[in-house]
Amino acid sequence: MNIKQVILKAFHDHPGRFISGEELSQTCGCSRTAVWKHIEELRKDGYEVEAVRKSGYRLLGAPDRLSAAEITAGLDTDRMGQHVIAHDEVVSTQPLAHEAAARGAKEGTLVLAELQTGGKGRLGRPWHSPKGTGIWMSLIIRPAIPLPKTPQMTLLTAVSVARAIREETGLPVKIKWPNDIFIGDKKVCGILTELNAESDRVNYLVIGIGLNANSVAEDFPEELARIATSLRIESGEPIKRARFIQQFCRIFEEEYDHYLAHGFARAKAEWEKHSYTIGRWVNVQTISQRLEGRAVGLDEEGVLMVEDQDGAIHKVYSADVNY
Ligand code: BT5
Repeated sequence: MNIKQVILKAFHDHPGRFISGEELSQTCGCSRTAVWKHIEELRKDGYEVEAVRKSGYRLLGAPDRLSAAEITAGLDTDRMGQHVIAHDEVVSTQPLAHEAAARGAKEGTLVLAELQTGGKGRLGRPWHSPKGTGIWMSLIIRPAIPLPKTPQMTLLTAVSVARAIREETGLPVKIKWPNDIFIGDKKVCGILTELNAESDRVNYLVIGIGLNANSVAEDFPEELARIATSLRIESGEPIKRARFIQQFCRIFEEEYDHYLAHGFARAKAEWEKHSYTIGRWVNVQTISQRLEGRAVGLDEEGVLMVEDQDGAIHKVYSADVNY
């Protein structure tokens, strides 16, 4: 952690309280003048810090900016989100996360941006990522699992994002197989999982998460207006994006550790409980096959099971599912 991060963490640990310059200088291991300089920098970053002689410093307000300091202060995890690479503008966070992972970035590293000019969805589709309105981030994980199990990571992520949304906003979110989070019949979040592997060994996964957090209706172009929504549109209130990321990291880490120790059953049960897909009549389009039937559940591995009109069960590994 750098000094700014240490100061923010101290404010976070003592909400609403004055912290003396002396105490901060001890915590940071630097002079009181250096503390003062860093407080000035925090002010330039948009933090509102009150300074009162003899009492010290108190944090009154934080900007809704996705900086490394803002995310790591108040983060309750061992690995997830402990390293944050924050950008203002990028083409897409996905290739940057691949580069970081190839250079050895630790598990749990997050690459994020305020704006993506070329955000990507699956199969080369675009992901609309306007400035400051959403959470556009890529998470690096290095699970020691066999290749065929990697799609479970998308489901695990969906379960974690959905729970974070429920806990933070109370909104009734549903998961549409395999990678969309819906509120009502509109998409609020998409997940893109990319893999780097050799023969049957996973080197790392980059999990891209695009969440419309504080977008208002005008932020969506015409072609998305009918199919997309945001947490703010649904709840009527803006959310603190940094806090949301902290909550997501905590939930994801807990789910991920449970998964590595005990397997997929718990995430599968939660996925099914909050599924938008199960019980619906669906059209499935895989690369090689078209199929119609009722989505009846996930199998033990997380593969979608679809029952056709003759009662035959088909396993759908990777496909687009329409309703
Ligand atoms: C996804 O693809 O839903 C995965 C989206 C992943 C985005 C994240 S953001 C951080 C990271 N960096 C990236 O460059 N990407 C990841 P897919 O299932 O293919 O859905 C794409 C479709 O969703 C598009 O064809 C549009 O119809 C729709 N769409 C595009 N932008 C949207 C938005 N902001 N909100 C809702 N729907 C959107």
